[in-house]
Amino acid sequence: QDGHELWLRSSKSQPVNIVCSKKTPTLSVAMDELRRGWQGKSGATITLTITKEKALKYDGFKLSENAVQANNDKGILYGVYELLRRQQTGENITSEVNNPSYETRILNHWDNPDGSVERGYAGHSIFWRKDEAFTVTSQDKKLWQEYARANASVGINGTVLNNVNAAPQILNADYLNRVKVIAEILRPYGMKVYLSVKFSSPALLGKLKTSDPLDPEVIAWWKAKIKEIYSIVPDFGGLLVKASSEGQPGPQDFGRTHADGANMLADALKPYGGIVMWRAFVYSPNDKDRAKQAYNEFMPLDGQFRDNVIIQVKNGPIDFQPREPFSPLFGAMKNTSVMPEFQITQEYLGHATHLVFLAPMWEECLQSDTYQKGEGSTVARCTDGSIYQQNHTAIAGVANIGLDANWCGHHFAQANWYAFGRLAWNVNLKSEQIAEEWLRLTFYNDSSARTGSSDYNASWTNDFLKPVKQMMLDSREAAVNYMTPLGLHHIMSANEHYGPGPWWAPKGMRADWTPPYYHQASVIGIGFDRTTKGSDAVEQYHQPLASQFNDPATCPEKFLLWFHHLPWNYTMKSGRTLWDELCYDYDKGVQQVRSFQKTWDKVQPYVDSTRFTAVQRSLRSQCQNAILWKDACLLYFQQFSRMPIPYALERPVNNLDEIIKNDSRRTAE
Ligand code: BDP
Repeated sequence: QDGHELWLRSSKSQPVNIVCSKKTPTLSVAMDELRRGWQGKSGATITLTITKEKALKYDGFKLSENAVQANNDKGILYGVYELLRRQQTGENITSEVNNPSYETRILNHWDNPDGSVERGYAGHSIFWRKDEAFTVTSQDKKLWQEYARANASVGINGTVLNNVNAAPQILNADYLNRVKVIAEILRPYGMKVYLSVKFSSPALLGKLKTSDPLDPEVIAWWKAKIKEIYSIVPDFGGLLVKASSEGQPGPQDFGRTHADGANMLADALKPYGGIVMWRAFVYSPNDKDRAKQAYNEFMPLDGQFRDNVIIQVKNGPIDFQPREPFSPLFGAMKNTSVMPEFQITQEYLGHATHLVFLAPMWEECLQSDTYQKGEGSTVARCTDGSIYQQNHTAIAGVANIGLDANWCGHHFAQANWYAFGRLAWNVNLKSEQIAEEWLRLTFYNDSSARTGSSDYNASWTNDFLKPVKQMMLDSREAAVNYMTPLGLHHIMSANEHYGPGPWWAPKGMRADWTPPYYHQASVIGIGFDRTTKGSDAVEQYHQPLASQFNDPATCPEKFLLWFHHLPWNYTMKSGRTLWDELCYDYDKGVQQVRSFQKTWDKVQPYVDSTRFTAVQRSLRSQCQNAILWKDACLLYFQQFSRMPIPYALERPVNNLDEIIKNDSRRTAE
């Protein structure tokens, strides 16, 4: 088992009769899937009907044991996948309406035209390559179809094919023709394609003197380009834009606002039904707190965006850290569509080496109460159209997919792709349910179940499912513990973002790209003061959160050092000093990974040897890295706290000077 089949491992199916009066490519896929995976009564008859039901939204469906109804063929396809999943996992199939939470459920690939993947840890791009760049092989087509199928099976209906740090040439005919083929393969699976664009494309590609969004020639250039795109891909989804951010060009280069830039593109896309996903990931080195900047830039523009613009906001105010409070933009922009952006690829969470199940992190964000329209104004409800009138709703996940046989590098990283899709479909799903579904689909061993002892099922549930599910559910908190407990953030090594680097601050480097900017450790204490006496970032949150975060006594301890700079001997709720608590948390993280190793070793009888060994090896590396994190951070911070590591805890096994030396050697390479 190389993991290539993901959660769609083929199992023996029963014969089934299908009644379906319409014919479309998507319905053909739905029928093929039913024949391929039917686990119900042998010879049963299943009816697929396209209806006009008011209760159905977007690509929603209504399911019963032998019928799927939907308002369009995509809904039928999603209903079929749901039916098959339930048969496979043994869940009940009750008659119910099942609507997606968001209209657009989209992956963002940070793939470059040369085939490299920014922050990708699973091999090269599945879409682009350097050599033979424009040849489409049957192998390409097969892979794209498998990709489309996997996405459709969890309800993902869109994909951005290239990096937000966009190469301008993506808009050239050669690339657009490849996009056309990809779109054709994805279309029957209900997926639309989108592209990231570089804001200076009119100057770079069109040789115009400017890319000023208010310049008539620039406007005409984009209109013509977008017309061309739609002539090649008639159902093209729209554009994703990273502008005036991290060195990328944008409207601000021409004295214009984000709204000027986004609206210009939105107007050009409007006749075709396309959307603009305009990212709010902006910060400049001059402000005193990076965490405040997206809000400061975008709030004054609330209400100025066209109705086919969606502002794409990362879950937290900084950058995909193991834990951040939710971005204060959620719920605050009341007259603009806002969509959450999650990172599926584990840039700051141990790359493809660490086993970290991300659903709990996303659930934490989505269920955070913003209080913007009273209690219960969760991030989910502020973005899925429940509270605000939004013309479009969407949610994005930065993909962790590459050419590796198992797609995602780590076998358990597949669960994050799966979880993103499931949450995008149903924002209220619980992490536990997602983990359980995924494990049943991905690891349940049919052949043993069918041919082996009669109680295989019971022992599989007790001895595999339960402990492994618990490991998944604990894994994100473990990573927070051994990397950045108590609200610490951005203290990883260099630009690689793997491993600890709280000391890292090369001369001349932008301060807001170095860890000391974020942890502010000194002999006085540690943490970033974002209270009213500090940067006042708390003020961007609606009451009662602003007051709650502002006071260390009421601030949730998981965010303590995010919002507060506190003395090392500050007393925690546990009664320990802040320093001791930090030590205990780092230690706990390491102990948790150790326990994951034990859990995994014990389930060996239930896992094929290829996947077993791969996960076992990764857990060993993860454990070494967790110890490194703990030792590095504690020894580094101890220089300031000047307090002993509590004697009940394991002693460091690494020396700080050696860690720093190895780190600078490695990051210099
Ligand atoms: C950061 C990544 C960088 C991305 C950037 C972004 O380090 O590679 O380009 O986010 O989201 O997390 O634009």
